[in-house]
Amino acid sequence: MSVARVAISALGSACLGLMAFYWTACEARAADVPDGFLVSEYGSGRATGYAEANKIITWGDTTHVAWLDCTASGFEVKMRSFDRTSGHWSPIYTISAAEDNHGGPALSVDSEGYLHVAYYPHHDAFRYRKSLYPNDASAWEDEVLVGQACTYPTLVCGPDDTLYLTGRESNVSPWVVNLYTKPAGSSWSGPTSILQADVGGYAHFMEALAWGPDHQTLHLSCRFYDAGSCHAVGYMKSTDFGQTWTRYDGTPITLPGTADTLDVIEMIDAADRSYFTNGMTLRSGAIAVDDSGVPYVLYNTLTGLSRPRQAWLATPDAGGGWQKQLLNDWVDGLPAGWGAGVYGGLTIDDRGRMHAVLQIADDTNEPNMFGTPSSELVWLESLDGGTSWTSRLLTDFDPVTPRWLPSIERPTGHNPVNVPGLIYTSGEKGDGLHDILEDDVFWVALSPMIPGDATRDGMVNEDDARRLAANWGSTSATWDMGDFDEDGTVGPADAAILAGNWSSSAGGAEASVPEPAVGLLWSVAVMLLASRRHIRQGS
Ligand SMILES: [Ca+2]
Ligand SMILES: [Ca+2]
Ligand SMILES: [Ca+2]
Repeated sequence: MSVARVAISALGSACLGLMAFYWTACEARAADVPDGFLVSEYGSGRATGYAEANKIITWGDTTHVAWLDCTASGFEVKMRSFDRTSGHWSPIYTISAAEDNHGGPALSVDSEGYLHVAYYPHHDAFRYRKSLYPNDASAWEDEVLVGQACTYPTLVCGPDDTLYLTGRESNVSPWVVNLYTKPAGSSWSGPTSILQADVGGYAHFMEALAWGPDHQTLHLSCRFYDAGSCHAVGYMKSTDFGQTWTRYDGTPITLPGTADTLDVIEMIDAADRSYFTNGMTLRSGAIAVDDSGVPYVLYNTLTGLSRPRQAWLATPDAGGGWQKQLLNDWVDGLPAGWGAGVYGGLTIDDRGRMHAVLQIADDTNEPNMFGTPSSELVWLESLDGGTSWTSRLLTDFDPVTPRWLPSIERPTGHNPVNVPGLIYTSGEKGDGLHDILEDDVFWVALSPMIPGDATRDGMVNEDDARRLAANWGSTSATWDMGDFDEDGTVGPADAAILAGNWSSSAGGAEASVPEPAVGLLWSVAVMLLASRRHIRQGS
């Protein structure tokens, strides 16, 4: 090693050491929270639920995020927008009130960039609003009521900007999933009952919608959970914009579909259900379709015979059935006795990468699973169509705080997903429907592993420099601490990687201009890079 390089490395170390000291105070708060951007500190106990409702839309360089806050005056649907070119977040916009903690939003966008959102009820009419301006969440048209006794909206947009809204409706017995449609410029019509429980009383569906690549075929996965004995995960599709539905092989389904008429992907035998009385036996709510029109359904099982909880990815096989892959096996570092499952999310981005987000939790000691304190989030990414996966923990292990209700950005018709974002709730579920809590809501970009992006927000900037500086010299380091060459330590080589990717963002745009304090790091980084280039040229 040349004398010059040693000197420059030493200078780099000294400068970064000083910066580590300088930033210690700033880092104290950041070290207490998981990765990502803190979108809100007033999240409700279901701030980012429910998984079937898309809550993130990226249009151009702007990402819009929707969730459910609460204040002393009640529940409010909120939105906030992130400018990926400047790295700046907008103020928080209030969309409207919601009935209780079940009233969170479903978000979509049309071909002109207008945002559409459905929200509010728990056995009441959906509320719907359209943004006044394209790609702008700050102003909205008047609220419109849809349906009568609805809960859990999903919303997607067709090629002609017709909106497709589904939700559970409880004004008939047994309860149903209804589909409402709204052609561009017209009012809402419907409903068409597309799914129905077997028996009267409480029922839950978690239906999720995804377009095929033709932007005409709708793929639907759902859960059947009712007051009787039916616990199943099913699938059906429609090639005519939701008018008629079939199984995957084209067998017609008489509407409303039931657990007897859909493709049944999973059915839990009645003898295995009694262990859990809380409805966690089967959970679903996530479907994605690849560019060949093949659907993938994410769900979990949790029975007395299959603890801990198991997350499955199902896709049609050649024999008319469904092949299932156990995703738990791909979660690195999953502690013994912990399960992986949903609430979760599934997206295939515009480069064909598959992203699954799972909630992991201590199933041995916390059998409830719903907002259980141990809950953390893990991201699985597949570059080969789901054959193999790499995993990364999105949150650290905090035994007190549930990190849960992940909602991943997904395509809803006109918003191809390049780098999916994720929002999740960090905080307790509360005891009832109306608890006023102050949960944290975080946004994270599920970026390709950009070298230097320690915080994984899709950009390499001062936040990453702070992270690296705070962990300078660590000998048991992870990527998140700044060990970008993954040699276990944080040192000059990592600083050089960070500097080499400075201002890189997931969308390829430039990040914000460095602040004065960061100029110091910038100078160090340039020297380090110059050193490396000099050595290469000299060798
Ligand atoms: Ca936790
Ligand atoms: Ca970053
Ligand atoms: Ca390193």
